[in-house]
Amino acid sequence: VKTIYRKDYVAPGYWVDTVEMGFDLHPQRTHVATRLHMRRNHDSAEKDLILFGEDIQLHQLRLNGVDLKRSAYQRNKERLIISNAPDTVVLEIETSIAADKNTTMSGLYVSNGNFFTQCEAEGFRKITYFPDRPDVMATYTVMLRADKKQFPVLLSNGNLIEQGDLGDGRHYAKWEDPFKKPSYLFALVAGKLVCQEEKYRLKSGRKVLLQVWVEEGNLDKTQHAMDSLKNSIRWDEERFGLELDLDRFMIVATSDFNMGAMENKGLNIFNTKYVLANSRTATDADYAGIESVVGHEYFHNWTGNRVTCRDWFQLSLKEGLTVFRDQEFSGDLVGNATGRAVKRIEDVRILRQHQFPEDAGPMSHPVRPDSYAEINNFYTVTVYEKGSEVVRMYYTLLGHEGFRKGMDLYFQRHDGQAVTCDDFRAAMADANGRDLSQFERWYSQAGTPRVKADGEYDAKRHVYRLKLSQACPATAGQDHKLPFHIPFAMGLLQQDGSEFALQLESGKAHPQAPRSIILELTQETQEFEFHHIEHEPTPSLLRNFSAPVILDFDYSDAQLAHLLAHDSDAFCRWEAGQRLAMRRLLKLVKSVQNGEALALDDMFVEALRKTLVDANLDPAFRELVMTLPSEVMLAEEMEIADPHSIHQARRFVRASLAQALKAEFLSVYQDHLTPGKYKPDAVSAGKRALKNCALSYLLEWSHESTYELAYTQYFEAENMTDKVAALSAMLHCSSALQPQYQARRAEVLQDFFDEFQHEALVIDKWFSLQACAPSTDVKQIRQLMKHKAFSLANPNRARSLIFAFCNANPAQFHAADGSAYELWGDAVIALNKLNPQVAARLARSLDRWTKYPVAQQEMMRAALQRVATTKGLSKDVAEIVNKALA
Ligand code: DPP
Ligand code: ZN
Repeated sequence: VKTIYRKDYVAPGYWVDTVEMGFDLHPQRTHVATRLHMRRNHDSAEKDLILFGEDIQLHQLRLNGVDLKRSAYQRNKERLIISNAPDTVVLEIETSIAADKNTTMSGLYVSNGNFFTQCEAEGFRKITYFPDRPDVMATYTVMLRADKKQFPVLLSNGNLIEQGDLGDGRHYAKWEDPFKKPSYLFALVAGKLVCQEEKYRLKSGRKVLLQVWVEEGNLDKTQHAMDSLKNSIRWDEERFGLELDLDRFMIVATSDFNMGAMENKGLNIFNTKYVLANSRTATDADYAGIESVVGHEYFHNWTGNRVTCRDWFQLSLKEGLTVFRDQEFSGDLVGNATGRAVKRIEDVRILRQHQFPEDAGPMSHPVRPDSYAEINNFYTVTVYEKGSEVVRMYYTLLGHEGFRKGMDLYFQRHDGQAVTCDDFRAAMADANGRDLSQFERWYSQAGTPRVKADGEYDAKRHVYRLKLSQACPATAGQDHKLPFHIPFAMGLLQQDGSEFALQLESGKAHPQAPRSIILELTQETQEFEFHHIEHEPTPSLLRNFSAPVILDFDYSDAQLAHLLAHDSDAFCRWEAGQRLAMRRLLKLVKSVQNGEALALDDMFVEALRKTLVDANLDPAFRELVMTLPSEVMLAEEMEIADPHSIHQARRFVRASLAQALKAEFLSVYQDHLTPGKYKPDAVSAGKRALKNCALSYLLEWSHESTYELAYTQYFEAENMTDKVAALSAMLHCSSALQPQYQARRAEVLQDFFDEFQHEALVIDKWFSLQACAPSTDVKQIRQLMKHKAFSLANPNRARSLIFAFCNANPAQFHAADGSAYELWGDAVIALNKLNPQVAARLARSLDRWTKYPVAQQEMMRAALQRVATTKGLSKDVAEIVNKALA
């Protein structure tokens, strides 16, 4: 597989000013006529006119009106090169595509009889020959022609300027996008669709048309997406002064989609998962997901579309920034401090659960990668979530106003351009008169830095000395790391739980000094002295998770309990509880391994009890505290991961908590019922989360009465959140393993299937719940794969069963006989033929194979090798398995 390097970037030999396209849409054979107005880029070292094209038939090529003979250009499977072209070129290209045979869901494809496109990153070249690279920006005019009955709706980017009949049962629509855009933002949709639409007034008074397009029968599930879109528009106006630049903004949902959604200019195409919701079919988490993805794609209109990436190595320029924006949007919408903190904790959890392992494994790469074989493999949690943390650090260092100044300058300088991460950093630095050159290392160095903190209290001088040191482990191709510029937020707690004033200079006491400050760690080691600290404090460190690092501090249990009870920083408060739990869980894993008796101490139980019953705390926050670190996170903490012992240890802690806090869980359950009309807002969702957390604990305590509680909740639930929670508790908790409940378990599973068999997204849940159940083994997964409702070709369905099993059921996935690795290999190989992008995602489930005991390693290596030596392996999958085996 060929590797592409960032350092080899060359500007395009030709610019494209305008693109005119005509589509004659037929599922078996779509004819595409393209006319490009191009001009030489005299500043480029590239002299040839280079076009990319894949899996398309070329019928004709005309340059400045003259047919090009076959000898006038070179062509291989990936590109078409015209040498000695004049400086000004009108290129006319005729191609055709078999969209109905396209199972990759990249380029033009057919889903449920409708046409969709996905062009990011390199799908446009599967539609026509084109300089398909993000730094080539042009304006597009698109004519769509199709059968009127089969394809009554014809959509593309921008504004509809003409439509009409063609006679013979066909019709047309002509679209014009007034804004220059890179080809990856091109989109078309054609088919039988219906929409919810609304005229919306922008702050400026201008009216825009908003539409959410879905398949017939789904109009009862579009309101939340529409509301989220309106909230997004308003938020970007208020927070960043950015207005919707089009007269029309469309969202279209399809059930066949590789990713979550795509920000095509004016015509966002979404996975149905991030559009369709009503209380009967969608959970609170689904509602929140829709809000954040609708926001994310809408925010791309400025961060991504108006200002785009020069090359794909800069992907985080738009993705890290836009994730930061969608996180802030969701946080702002909750509207209160705890709600924001809850959102922050959830985001940090995702980072730790997924990005930290990525950064420690074979796919580790910097936020701005230096090389790739297949760019689709780099739509990663590092580029997105760590990228967002990097943007958040500017925000933390520069403050709310300073960050806004940086954003304003960024748009002032680069609107309409394709730029780099360095350009963004320069705007942030220049707008604030700050030197951010060291900050560049966050973009260039991979790996998760570790910050070690040591505190020392000088009782005589009333000084607390904090020593911070940083180190970053070696990662693939990067042995030695230089120090990062780390914003380190912290506070010092007094014995009564209040905070000391933080004063870094000696001399007179300043009682008005801030209680929370941001230290800047730029050296390998730095020391800070805090004065007028009357007694030994409990340090509250890395507040609000101010940098994407691992913090080591030798806390005592008593200090952690103190932070859990009092810290004003909700993140550190939660973190203290997680540390208490993690410590115990790791010890218990050892005990399981050594066959020792297991026990849980009262101090820990008491600390959690206090949080659980504290009515002054937000229910959503209490739920987060009561949720133990995941099995995946425990595995990451161990030298050699042992999924079975981890599972048993975690189960033991849950069961012990259930025993000890039975009465508390029961009253929390009863106090947080949310009767009445379902509302997805954060407060109601938090109550449901806490109630359902209590329910799941109650079911760890195997007893008829608690099982009955879940059974009743399942049948009486008036919303999907409560229904799924009950079902999940019945499948996942210890009592699920009791044979006496077998019949009822089967009954609810069947009932769920029967009730929702026509709701694809709910059937995905049905598969996932089973895939993640601790009792579901490989054999049962193979059985489920034969179920009439299963299909590997549909990405959502494949993810709901196979990905869920491989990634979220570690104890079964790492079955001692290696049978699950074989299943993984079978699925990767089958998917490789259908859909390389999705196959490559699944391939990553074995990323951490060297972390397991030797016997498991051998079997995982064999499975990886089997995939690596498969004939016809896509470069997507090849890159992943080769890196894993390297
Ligand atoms: N650019 C899309 C998104 O992240 C993914 N292709 O929104
Ligand atoms: Zn994005």
